[in-house]
Amino acid sequence: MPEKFVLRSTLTSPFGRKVRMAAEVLGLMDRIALLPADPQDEADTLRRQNPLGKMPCLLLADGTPIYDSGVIVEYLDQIAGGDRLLPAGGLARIKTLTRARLADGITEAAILVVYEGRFHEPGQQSERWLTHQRGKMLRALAAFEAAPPDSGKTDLVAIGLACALGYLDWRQPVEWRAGHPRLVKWLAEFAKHEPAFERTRAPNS
Ligand SMILES: N[C@@H](CCC(=O)N[C@@H](CS)C(=O)NCC(=O)O)C(=O)O
Repeated sequence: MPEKFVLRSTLTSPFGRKVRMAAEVLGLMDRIALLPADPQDEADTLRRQNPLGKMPCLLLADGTPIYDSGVIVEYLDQIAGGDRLLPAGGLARIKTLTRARLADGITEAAILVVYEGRFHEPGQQSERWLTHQRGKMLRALAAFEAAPPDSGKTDLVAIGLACALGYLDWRQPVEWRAGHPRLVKWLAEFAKHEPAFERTRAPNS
C-alpha cells in the first residue's frame, strides 16, 4: 500500500498552496491528509515538527517531518518518478530552483508585510521596513515581467509564481497588476492551462 502523508498547513497559506498544487499535479493528493496548523499557537505540535514553527510541514508515515515547501515539492516530485516539476539534474535543475526561489521571495516579502500589520499596533509599523519588503517584491516581479514563464507549462517555477501572485491579489501588500501586463496575461493563461490553480484556491481568498 502506498505511504500516506499528513500535511500541516491551512488552506490560506500560500506556501501550503504551493505544496497542494504540486501534489494535485503529480496525482498525489489522495495520499495526503491536510491537518491545519496555527503557527501562533505555542501548544501546536507544529513547533515540534518544524522548530521554525512554519507551515507547510509534511509528515511521513513514521512521523518524519519534511520542510520547507521547496523541499517538500522536491520530495513529492521524486516519489512521483522525478523530472516532473523540475529537471532531474544539471544546470537546468539549478536554474529552475533559482527562479523558483525568486518566486518564493515575492511570497516571503508579502508575508512579512502582512505580519508587520498583524504583529504591530496601528501607528507602530515601520514604513522603512514595508518599503524594503515592497522593493523586493517589485524587483522580483520586474524580473518575471521581463521573462515570464511558459504559461502552458506547470513546473516548480510556475506553481510558486502563481501562488505568489494569488497571494498578492488576496492580501494586496503591493499593487502589482497595473505595472505588469505580461504577468497578468501569464496568470490568466496559466490558470486556464492548470486547473490545480483554481482547485487549490482557499475559500474567500
Ligand atoms: N520558506 C518557507 C516559508 C514558510 C512560511 O513562511 N510559512 C508561513 C505561512 S504561509 C508561516 O508558517 N508563518 C509563521 C511564522 O513565520 O511564524 C517555505 O517555503 O515553506
